[in-house]
Amino acid sequence: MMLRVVLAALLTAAAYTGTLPKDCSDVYKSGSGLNGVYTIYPAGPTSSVRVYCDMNDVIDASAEKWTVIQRRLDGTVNFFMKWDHYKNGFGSAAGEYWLGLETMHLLTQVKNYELRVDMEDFDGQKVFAHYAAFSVGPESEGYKLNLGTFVKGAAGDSLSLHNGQKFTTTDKDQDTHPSNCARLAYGAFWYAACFGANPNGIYTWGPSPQAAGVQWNTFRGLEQSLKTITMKIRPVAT
Ligand SMILES: [Ca+2]
Repeated sequence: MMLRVVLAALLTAAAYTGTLPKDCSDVYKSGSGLNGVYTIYPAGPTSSVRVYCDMNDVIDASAEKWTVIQRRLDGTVNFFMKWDHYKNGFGSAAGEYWLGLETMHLLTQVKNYELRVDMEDFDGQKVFAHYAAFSVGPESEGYKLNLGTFVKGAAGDSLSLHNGQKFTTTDKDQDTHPSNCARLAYGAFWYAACFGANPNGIYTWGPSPQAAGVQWNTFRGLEQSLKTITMKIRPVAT
């Protein structure tokens, strides 16, 4: 009798583990079709993390759905943070946040993902940049960015120069510049020497004369900070 109860419990646990959503695409397939905050499990039952799921893409619909990994909306969250914060994530999934490099790494180990960066300036122009692939390497390799080719988007390609770079924060310089790009650009990113895109820069509500704002060079140059920017990934449709 006791054994049967234990077995039943184990089987239930196993079945439950098998259905835990790894990303927003899994959440969607389990029957939740609304945009909003959900819990995903990129690496099993102990890896829960809250994310914003973009389920209703009007630009480029697919059966696969977007998991937001970075979002700036209004300047309410401080993004000038150090390594541990960028590793573990910060902010609120309902508003501005950074998912965390470790979660990005775990997530992109599981499936092949593509990336889209949506952005809007303070004049109301909305554009995007779409990349064929996105993954983040392990911490032992500096959370290196592995980016696919630029597919399309009126924002232009400001990210390809970051491909293959390790992640740099003010307290961990892994960029190719003699100085520390996170300090120069008041952000944290896969800097080279230093950047074409600075999505984690200082939220300046428009003009950013010191090239330290929320920037995408091929859209508004390095002297205008963007109103919103969102980095999101979805499994490549098979
Ligand atoms: Ca450096």
